[in-house]
Amino acid sequence: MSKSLGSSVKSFFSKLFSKKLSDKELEELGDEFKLKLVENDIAYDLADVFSKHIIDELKERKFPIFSSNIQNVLVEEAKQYLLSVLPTEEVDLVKDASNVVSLGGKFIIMFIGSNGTGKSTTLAKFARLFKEEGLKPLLVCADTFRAGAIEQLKHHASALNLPFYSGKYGEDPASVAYDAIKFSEHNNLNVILVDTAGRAHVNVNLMNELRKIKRVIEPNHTILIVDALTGNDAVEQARTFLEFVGFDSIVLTKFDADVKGGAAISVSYVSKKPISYVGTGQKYSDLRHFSMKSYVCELLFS
Ligand SMILES: Nc1nc2c(ncn2[C@@H]2O[C@H](COP(=O)(O)OP(=O)(O)O)[C@@H](O)[C@H]2O)c(=O)[nH]1
Ligand SMILES: [Mg+2]
Repeated sequence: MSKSLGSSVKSFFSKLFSKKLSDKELEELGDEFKLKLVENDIAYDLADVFSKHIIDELKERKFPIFSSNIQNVLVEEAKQYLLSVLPTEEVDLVKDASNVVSLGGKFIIMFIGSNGTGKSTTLAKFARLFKEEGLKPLLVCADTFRAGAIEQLKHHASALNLPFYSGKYGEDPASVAYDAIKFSEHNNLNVILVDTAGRAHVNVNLMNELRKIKRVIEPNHTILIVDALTGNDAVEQARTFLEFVGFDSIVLTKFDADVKGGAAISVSYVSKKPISYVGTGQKYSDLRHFSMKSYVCELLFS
């Protein structure tokens, strides 16, 4: 994935500086470059803005045409630009939770996202991580809608040997979440991980339900789970959940599969929220920190 983009950037620049270019040629190259970005699953908006910016930059600047490191200089230019328009903040939820807990508080994380993106699995991965760090997580199922949702999360909790809380099917998910917080207080649990229903992200009832849960439990951090394999739909999901519910960071799942990593750039670009972690497999230990800086470098320089 990253290789094809890195080499296309280089071949783009090598064409560009073999001769002096007219506006028309610059425009054609801009379009070609934009297409390459889109092919790498980078959102159209970003690909468009990015290629326009680079073309404008090249129009203005003078470069020694026979310089051997010119491509590197320009890839560096592209890197600087990309990092200036993307959120590069790195998120460490173990550190954040530990800080809150050490002051006697509790840390609440709400997981939102479309069906099948990996919400429950990722929640379980976080639960394992917090447990390993000596914190006391509680897994909460605030999905009272989808058949099997409660049993599925309960299964994860028992596999991890951790406490679990849920209501009954048909109950108001916000009141289940509220009761779960009370339960955690009575049982000395300090990291509360709240799973929510998925359905289609265009579902108005779901958005209202999620907003209500969020209002009731006031999470310290809300995570949007996005499946890296869903391409453009991932961008739409990020837009919709941001507008109707709001979130603090994104976890991209299925980053292990053969993805064209552009989804990482596009979802973060459209929402202006950082990618905190990525899911790299189906095992509980398959959760990694994400650094946009390292990622962009890898994408452009390899
Ligand atoms: N390969 C891979 N599969 C994942 C990852 N995260 C979740 N899955 C799988 O995706 C499927 C849906 O996950 P689930 O947690 O049930 O999604 P939910 O409907 O959002 O709760 C399951 O088969 C998971 O094992 C990941 O990072 N990599
Ligand atoms: Mg689920």
